[in-house]
Amino acid sequence: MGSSRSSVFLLSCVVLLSWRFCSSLAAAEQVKVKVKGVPSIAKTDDNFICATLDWWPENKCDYNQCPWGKAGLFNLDLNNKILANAMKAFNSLRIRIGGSLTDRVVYNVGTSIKKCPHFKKRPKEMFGFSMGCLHMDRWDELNVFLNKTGALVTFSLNALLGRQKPAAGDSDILWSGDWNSQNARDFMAYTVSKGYKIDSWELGNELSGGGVAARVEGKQYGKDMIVLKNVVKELYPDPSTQPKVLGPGGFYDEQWFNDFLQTSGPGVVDGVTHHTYNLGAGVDKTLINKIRDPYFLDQVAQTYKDASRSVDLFGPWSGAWVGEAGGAYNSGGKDVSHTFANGFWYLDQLGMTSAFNHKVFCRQALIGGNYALLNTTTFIPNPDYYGALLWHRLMGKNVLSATHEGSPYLRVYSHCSKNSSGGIAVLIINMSNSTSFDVSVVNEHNLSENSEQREEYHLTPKDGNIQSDVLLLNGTPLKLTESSDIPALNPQLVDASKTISVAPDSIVFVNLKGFKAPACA
Ligand SMILES: *[C@@H]1O[C@H](CO)[C@@H](O)[C@H](O)[C@H]1NC(C)=O
Ligand SMILES: *[C@@H]1O[C@H](CO)[C@@H](O)[C@H](O)[C@H]1NC(C)=O
Ligand SMILES: *[C@@H]1O[C@H](CO)[C@@H](O)[C@H](O)[C@H]1NC(C)=O
Ligand SMILES: *[C@@H]1O[C@H](CO)[C@@H](O)[C@H](O)[C@H]1NC(C)=O
Ligand SMILES: *[C@@H]1O[C@H](CO)[C@@H](O)[C@H](O)[C@H]1NC(C)=O
Ligand SMILES: CC(=O)N[C@H]1CO[C@H](CO)[C@@H](O)[C@@H]1O
Repeated sequence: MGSSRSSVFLLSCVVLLSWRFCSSLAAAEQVKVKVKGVPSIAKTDDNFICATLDWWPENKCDYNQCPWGKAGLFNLDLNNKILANAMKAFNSLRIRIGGSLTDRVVYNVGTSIKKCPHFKKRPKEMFGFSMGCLHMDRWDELNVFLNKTGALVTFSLNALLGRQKPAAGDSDILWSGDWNSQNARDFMAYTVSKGYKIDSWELGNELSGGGVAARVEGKQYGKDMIVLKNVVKELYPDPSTQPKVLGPGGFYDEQWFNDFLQTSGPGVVDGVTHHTYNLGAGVDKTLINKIRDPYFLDQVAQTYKDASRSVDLFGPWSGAWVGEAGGAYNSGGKDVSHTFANGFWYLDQLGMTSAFNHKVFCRQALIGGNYALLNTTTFIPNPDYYGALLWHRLMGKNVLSATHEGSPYLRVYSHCSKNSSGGIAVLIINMSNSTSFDVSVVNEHNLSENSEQREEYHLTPKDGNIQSDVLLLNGTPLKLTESSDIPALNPQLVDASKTISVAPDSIVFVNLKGFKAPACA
């Protein structure tokens, strides 16, 4: 774009000034982002941002490290002030309780459970651990904490109880037969009796399609969802306060998901949850390159499109959710997944999934592993925590079409502003480490000038190092306050006549209050 003009500029610039200065000026590419003010192309839930808490014990290790520490549900310090403040800042943060060991957990309540053991390391068993058990006193503690922090809670239930295991030595990991709902029902009844609020009950973890460590057929799972729905209806007779029912919490597979939705039928599943680990293994040395490669990142768009289509065709009474997404599997990449660079993946995923009409996106994890929003040992927010919080505060539910014809390394998403009527919020991600962009946002249907000042939030890594854990907002490092509170996230006000100046390796949120998008009125 404008290359001949910029080379003339470059030449005359170099004659007068230094090369370094000129190359940084000349590198700025002009980009016009067109936003359609009407109609909206998709709609998210009010609480699109979600983060997970996981069961992993301290001795869950990958690649010679054990990155969960005391962040698992049985060990997490629920009195940590930073943790509580980080959650409260969202007013309300969605929390999904689940993970690989979901189908290895039983609940110590009712008569169907005889023993209540801890997870023990058992290399030959599923995920390398024995069955584990949740005592009701820990469940009580967790609920005090979840209530105090205002969380909206999704709980994933064990979906393997009662089924027939594959025979020893069988290469197929298919579990057959009906789900036995008794332990789940006793646990849910206990939860109701205590007045603990649950937003949604999810059935199982990663048993769809080919499965991860076990699988169940789609039609069977559909029948089990009806059983779960009936338990929910019975335990919560008032439809206005009935929790949602979610499933299958596994990887998308077209035929399986369609069978599942057709068998469960109208009005049973409220959220169709599927998981994303599109960056590959955490140990992959090329992770840092994949994470900022737009061609690589685009590949997963087809899955979101297909999942959304399955819901439209076979479950229009429900919505698609990303129920768990850590990016890189096996606890994330040690030097990548908790750093600024991960935002190239994470915020892009939020933009992409909301444009494909997903309602919720649950990030693995709030805490634990290498991919958490909070540091596993210090609880200090990582860069993605602030990205999530800004998204939550700025991006409203209505998604708008936003397009440009500039470099593929510049990614742009737009939603109606969360706050101002008619206004829009724009997320701009610059994955290029060399090119600056001067971005103007125009209303495709209405080219009249917008004269109101706009609010800009520029996110960059400390010292320009994309593998830093420290995030700068408008040039200033974000640090907890003295009372361990999340700092204020203040925008910089910019004159409407100026373009938005987007530095290399940066992420920018912009709030354009005066945009007058009819879809946002
Ligand atoms: C916390 O508990 C109180 C008392 O039961 C209830 O009124 C309130 O809605 C709960 N809040 C949340 C976020 O669950
Ligand atoms: C957590 O913080 C410590 C201390 O700053 C750091 O060494 C470590 O890499 C961080 N770990 C993760 C997973 O973020
Ligand atoms: C949104 O509006 C509320 C109430 O008017 C205000 O307190 C808050 O600061 C606004 N948030 C943003 C991000 O502008
Ligand atoms: C930009 O990234 C490329 C590819 O990773 C790398 O080879 C190059 O050195 C980087 N340039 C700068 C200015 O950091
Ligand atoms: C176009 O913008 C003007 C001024 O901002 C506004 O008065 C008008 O209603 C807008 N028209 C449409 C179709 O959005
Ligand atoms: C066109 C452009 O700016 N390309 C660069 C985008 O960023 C990547 C990674 O930072 C570089 O490798 C490209 O050269």
